[in-house]
Amino acid sequence: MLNETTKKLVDEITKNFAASKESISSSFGELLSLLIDKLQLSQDKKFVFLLLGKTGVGKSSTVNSLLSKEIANVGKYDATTMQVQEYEHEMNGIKCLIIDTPGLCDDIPEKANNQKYIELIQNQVKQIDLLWFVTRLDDSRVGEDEKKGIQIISEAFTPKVWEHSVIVFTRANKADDYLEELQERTKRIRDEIAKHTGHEIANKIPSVAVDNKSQTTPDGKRWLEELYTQVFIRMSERGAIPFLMATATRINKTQSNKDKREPNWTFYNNYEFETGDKEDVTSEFNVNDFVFTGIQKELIKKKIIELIPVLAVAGASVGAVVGGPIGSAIGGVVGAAVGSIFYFFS
Ligand SMILES: Nc1nc2c(ncn2[C@@H]2O[C@H](COP(=O)(O)OP(=O)(O)OP(=O)(O)O)[C@@H](O)[C@H]2O)c(=O)[nH]1
Ligand SMILES: [Mg+2]
Repeated sequence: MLNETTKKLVDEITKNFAASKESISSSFGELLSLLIDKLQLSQDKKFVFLLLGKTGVGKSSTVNSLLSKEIANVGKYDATTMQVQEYEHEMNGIKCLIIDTPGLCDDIPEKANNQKYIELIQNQVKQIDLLWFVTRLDDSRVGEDEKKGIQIISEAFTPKVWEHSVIVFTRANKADDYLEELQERTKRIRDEIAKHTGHEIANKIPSVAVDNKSQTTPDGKRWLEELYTQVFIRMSERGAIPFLMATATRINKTQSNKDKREPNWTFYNNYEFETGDKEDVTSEFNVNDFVFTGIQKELIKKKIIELIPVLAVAGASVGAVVGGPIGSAIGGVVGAAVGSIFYFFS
């Protein structure tokens, strides 16, 4: 049942918009109410990422890039002991938990005891919404330590854990032959994972090449939106809506800045996030905002419909409505999320 506040709010919004836009119908009002209710229910939920990968491959850097936040320390951690390290943060009022497994993919003596590590992880990790397997693109093989890490995770969480996972290759710009290495390394890692899950699950795990020192990969494409897309569509149902809400304000901004960008606008290769001294073609565009391609928007839309099936029926009318203004009329994190959802339908 819809609560009274939601109903009143929706009435008000639909009335205001009806004056200026004929496409708003009463069924749209109902849809909006359901959407707001669904999002409100997710407001106190969190999403959990579990990071797996050797020391120094760029796990923390990549999560920080995606969430545009210093969530985990970069480069300072010395992984010599077995432990599970958790970083909890709040973004737009949504909690996120990043779990690091230092030592799991490193050759350290303590790891001789697999069973002990499996128990340690099982006791400490209650929920995983997405497992990240992070490795350097410029490393040619799957190391013994990485194989061990894959095995331990599969045993600790059952092989089904790989259904909600992504492979992330860092240092994309350091690879000798980018596309070939991306293809080859993806295959090798999937083969390794397949030893535990079978090929059916393993071959569906997406791989994304990133470079935390650059906005683009060697093919000149932006990687941040691709990472966002794969993370979102691979995430558990439970974690996906909170993730969408946590990042919603950066998606709405994209929408409002859309017209300010030049049509063939492109980022500079090897642009350094830290220096920021190169002149940007769009001074109002923030490097942390997302610029999705049509395909990425479609993939995200499909996942949103899986999460909120009522949107399937209303697809066309949602697209016809201006998301940004409706979002700000609703306000708060729920409003931002409504705005971003409409953006993906537009
Ligand atoms: N060139 C380049 N350097 C990177 C990239 N990602 C991370 N680095 C650098 O690699 C170093 C280690 O990065 P972290 O993000 O701390 O790696 P980590 O996997 O979290 O390391 P631990 O927490 O120690 O296991 C830092 O100096 C980063 O700046 C990348 O994509 N390209
Ligand atoms: Mg780290």
